[in-house]
Amino acid sequence: MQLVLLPLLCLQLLSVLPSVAAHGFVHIVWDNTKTYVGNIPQAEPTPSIVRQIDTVDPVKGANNTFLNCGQDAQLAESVATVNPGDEMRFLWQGGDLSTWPHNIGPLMWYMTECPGNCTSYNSSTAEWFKISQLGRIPNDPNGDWYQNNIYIQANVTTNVTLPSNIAPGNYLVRHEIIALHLATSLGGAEFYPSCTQIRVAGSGTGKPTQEELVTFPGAYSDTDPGILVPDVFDLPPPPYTFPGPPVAAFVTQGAGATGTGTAARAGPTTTATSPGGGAGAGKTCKLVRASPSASASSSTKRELEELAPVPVARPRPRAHSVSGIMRDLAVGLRAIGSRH
Ligand SMILES: *[C@@H]1O[C@H](CO)[C@@H](O)[C@H](O)[C@H]1NC(C)=O
Ligand SMILES: *[C@@H]1O[C@H](CO)[C@@H](O)[C@H](O)[C@H]1NC(C)=O
Ligand SMILES: *[C@@H]1O[C@H](CO)[C@@H](O)[C@H](O)[C@H]1NC(C)=O
Ligand SMILES: *[C@@H]1O[C@H](CO)[C@@H](O)[C@H](O)[C@H]1NC(C)=O
Ligand SMILES: *[C@@H]1O[C@H](CO)[C@@H](O)[C@H](O)[C@H]1NC(C)=O
Ligand SMILES: [Cu+2]
Repeated sequence: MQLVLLPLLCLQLLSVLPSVAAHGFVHIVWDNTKTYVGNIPQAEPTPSIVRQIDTVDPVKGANNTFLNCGQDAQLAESVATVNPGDEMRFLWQGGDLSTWPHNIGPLMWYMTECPGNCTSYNSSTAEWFKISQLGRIPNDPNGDWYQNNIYIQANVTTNVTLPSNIAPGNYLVRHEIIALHLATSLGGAEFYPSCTQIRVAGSGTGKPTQEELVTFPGAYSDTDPGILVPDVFDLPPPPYTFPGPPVAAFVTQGAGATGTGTAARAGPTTTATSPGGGAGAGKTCKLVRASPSASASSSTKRELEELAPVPVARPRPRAHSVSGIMRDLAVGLRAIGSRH
């Protein structure tokens, strides 16, 4: 019943709905030891390992040059030193720092080696290899996506395990969400790329082959089956074809094969912190279908408390038509409706 009432509430709130809430960016990145804050789009940048973008709006079109590292991404000042096999976690948020607003579509991670220091490397012609991709949660009867995990609950991260045998060097990690809620039409897919600068230590030898490398733009086409997806809302859920190359062979061949980031592996670094909030707490227009009670781990709480103060600047909202919001809503409703 609640689900029936929510849309009415949403319609009333449309006039005050901040448009920045509909899209988002990577706000915080963790490696095994440290927390790094990514700069809010258009905020005065502070030293970070995450390349700052200038708007939370999605990159549209597979040929868009901003597919490389996100909207007008700038070089970042810092580099995180990590080890092969480390887990990295990423907190995606809406432009108003709300919970990530989308729940349909894949999470993918690519890497490219920076010749020299990533702090000065322009990656527009870089050749990338894929290290992980997460689509629908296996055997989920509703066809839910891993992306749904960061939508239904605040402060849940996306996670990747770096290849356990990767050669040492300076790398960019290109983490991308594709939101497919409008992907039933050509050009509807929303791309959210984000680049993080790391230096991998150790003595690994793993490298991709030449055939596994792609450029951005270049890797995708608007008509790829994973980008134009007319059956994305069908049930039972049809198999999903990831765009781009397969995960590089060395990633899965390395000792203790990793790279298909599973939640279970995270163990002690549980990342849900939603004190008393529950799903969608404080959000106006999210169509929430479940209310998992968050059990915040004390270690994560500590991590979040230790974060540097968030800059006060907010992204300047771009014009975002009400009809676009309505379409989002309508599609969201279809998605929710088809689950019940
Ligand atoms: C994207 O680029 C490809 C390759 O150059 C070209 O065939 C295609 O027409 C372009 N698509 C659009 C929408 O411009
Ligand atoms: C990288 O090079 C492209 C093409 O010259 C340019 O448009 C872009 O602004 C550069 N990016 C950075 C971060 O300097
Ligand atoms: C890369 O650049 C950063 C920032 O300038 C600096 O701290 C770091 O020492 C540099 N690393 C190397 C290997 O030059
Ligand atoms: C990331 O890992 C945590 C556990 O550490 C898990 O709660 C969360 O669901 C994972 N994220 C995704 C998108 O699966
Ligand atoms: C999520 O984390 C941010 C800090 O990054 C914090 O300000 C916010 O209160 C947290 N939200 C919830 C629901 O825990
Ligand atoms: Cu959006």
